[in-house]
Amino acid sequence: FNVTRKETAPIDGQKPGTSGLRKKVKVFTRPNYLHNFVQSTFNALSAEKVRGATLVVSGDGRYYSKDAIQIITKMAAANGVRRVWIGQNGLLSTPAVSAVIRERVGSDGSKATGAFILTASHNPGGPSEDFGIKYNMDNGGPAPEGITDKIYENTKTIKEYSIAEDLPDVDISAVGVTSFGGPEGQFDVEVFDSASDYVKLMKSIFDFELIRKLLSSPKFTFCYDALHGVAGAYAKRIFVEELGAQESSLLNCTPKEDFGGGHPDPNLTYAKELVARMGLSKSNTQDEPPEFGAAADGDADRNMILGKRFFVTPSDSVAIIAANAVESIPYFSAGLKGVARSMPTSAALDVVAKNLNLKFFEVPTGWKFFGNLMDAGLCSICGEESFGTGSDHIREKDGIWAVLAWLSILAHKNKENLDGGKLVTVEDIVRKHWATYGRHYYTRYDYENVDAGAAKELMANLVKMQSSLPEVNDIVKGIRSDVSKVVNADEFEYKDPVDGSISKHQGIRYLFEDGSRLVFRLSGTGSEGATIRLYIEQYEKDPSKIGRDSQEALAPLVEVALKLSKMEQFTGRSAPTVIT
Ligand code: VG1
Ligand code: CO
Repeated sequence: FNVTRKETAPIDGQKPGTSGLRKKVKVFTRPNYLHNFVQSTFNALSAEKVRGATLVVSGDGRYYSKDAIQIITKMAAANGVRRVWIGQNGLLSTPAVSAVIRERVGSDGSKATGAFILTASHNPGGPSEDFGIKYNMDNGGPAPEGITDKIYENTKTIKEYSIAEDLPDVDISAVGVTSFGGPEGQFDVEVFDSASDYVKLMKSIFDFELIRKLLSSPKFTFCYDALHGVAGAYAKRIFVEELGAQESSLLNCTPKEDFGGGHPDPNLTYAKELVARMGLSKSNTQDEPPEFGAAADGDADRNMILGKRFFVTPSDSVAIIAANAVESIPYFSAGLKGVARSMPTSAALDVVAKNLNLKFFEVPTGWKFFGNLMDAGLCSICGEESFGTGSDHIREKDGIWAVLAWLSILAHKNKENLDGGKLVTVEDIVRKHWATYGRHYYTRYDYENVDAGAAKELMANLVKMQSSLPEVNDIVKGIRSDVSKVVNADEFEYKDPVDGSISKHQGIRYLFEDGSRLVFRLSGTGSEGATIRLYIEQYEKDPSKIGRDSQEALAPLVEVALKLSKMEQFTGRSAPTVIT
């Protein structure tokens, strides 16, 4: 093939967000849009690092992925990349990409140096929906801010990109290696099975025999909803073929370019079918729900865990996994190095860390901050309130890992109960956890796609108010006399303990005397307008008060949050788009 240098000009708005660049397909398919971003990434990595590299290129299979893979492959060839690795049909979950970078050995003994992940995660897909791209480094984790800032700077000055226009399209449906000759030598495209490296890694972490006993017991019923995302490609292999679950326990496990028209976000609002099956819908009248249910997002890094008629808050989920990991999961049998959560995630994990005497870290939203801690051997398990949980087996959150972690805990606790005796349920485990550690009532209100200017003003007003706590407390008292007082208010700032880098403006916090918290953030993953996230948390130690409905328990704090922030006044919204 030959290398062509094409003239181009900067395009506005290519700043990567919390997890890469996410825009409408209509935007991504504009002339040079994808090309500019990919070349800017190569330039940010530097020519020496790109020359000879082995790059993974795949994603959640959403609309436009197949075209994007061909474009990126041609640009990689032209930039001197030595090999491109592609999951069959372009499918690789985000956690599988991380695993492939860290673990996979190519047919010629090579190792990957980085990856382009093609996904907009939990955002809908299809010709009029979202596409996304992000770059992961050689540790398997998302590019740090130093790199993403450089990429953005490059997009503002780019003048040309390189592409091998005459490189034929590769057939990504067939496993195998195709070699080409270019000006700098050989260039290989290797298409490989999307699941096998990931399945192998999971088998090295968990006791599959023990989980198999649980899943094949008639006493235990199971359901998994991939919401037509890429998780389906792994669910069948792992839950059915490896662990003996019934085929009928899989819902929406065929990956689709448009996620079947749905919103592939595993929460109580969007995972409707699973929520109904688990007996959590108001309208639900069918059969006895399964004992355990779970769902994933489009790229399979998120998870929602449900018991029969029972929802596990993600903040509780990571705390419970951490509390039970050493005894239930072989990978952790030697102990945990430490645990970490993102700032808006509830403090349930903090209490476990304190009790078990574990190192603990609070980082800004987004997985890239956990990676440094893990690379330095400081953190084994971490999680976010946004349905993300994971460990140092890779450098991304991992939806199927979280399900296997919960199944391991259940299998361990029910070792003796499967033949006779009463099953310990998901709900039993959570209630026992609350009784031991106290309960963090928690909810998140999302106001999606509000006017960006209005959202900025709302946030600016909240920051401005922080300069006078007495005034804040007068307002709070005027709204509700039954909430405690604000003792601290700030914008979260993080200093990375490993590399010393500082991240500012990571969320506005109002901290109350009784440990309650209100946090306000603007989303960094949307593709249009602004999304305001409001996180509300209240700690309850008294065992007689831990069984309340969470929306009811949090009602006073919610009222304070909405009135203090003047949510309706600024946004014109009388209710959030999604409550989790
Ligand atoms: C959201 C979540 C955050 C998560 C991020 C990426 O970000 O709040 O916790 O890490 O999505 O998840 P934001 O900036 O919109 O609040 V995923 O599954 O989209 O890679
Ligand atoms: Co995701």
